[in-house]
Amino acid sequence: MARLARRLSGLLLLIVLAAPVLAQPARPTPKGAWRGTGTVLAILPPPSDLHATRPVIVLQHDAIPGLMEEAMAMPFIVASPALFEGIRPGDRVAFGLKDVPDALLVISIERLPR
Ligand SMILES: [Cu+2]
Repeated sequence: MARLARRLSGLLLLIVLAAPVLAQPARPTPKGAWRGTGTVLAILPPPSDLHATRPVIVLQHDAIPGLMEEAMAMPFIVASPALFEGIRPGDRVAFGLKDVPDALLVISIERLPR
């Protein structure tokens, strides 16, 4: 019985020590990928003045930790015009970015509550 108690206390200690590690986000952002938030300024399906063949979104984005430490307005190429569905200029959005060989690509867009 004492042996079991010792074992259990050892297990408890392990759980306490592991807690900070377990508290980390379940899905760390992979290398070459970022998450950002911002406001949609313009949605430009192709062809547009900014790109002949690819969809573009212009965002007033907040700081993107690890990528752009300052907020700014700028265009991004979007992986698919399907991502524009339900998104309008003026919307607050969260978005996913991925570094691909020819662009910094928006790969997801979710509308945020105002
Ligand atoms: Cu930027």
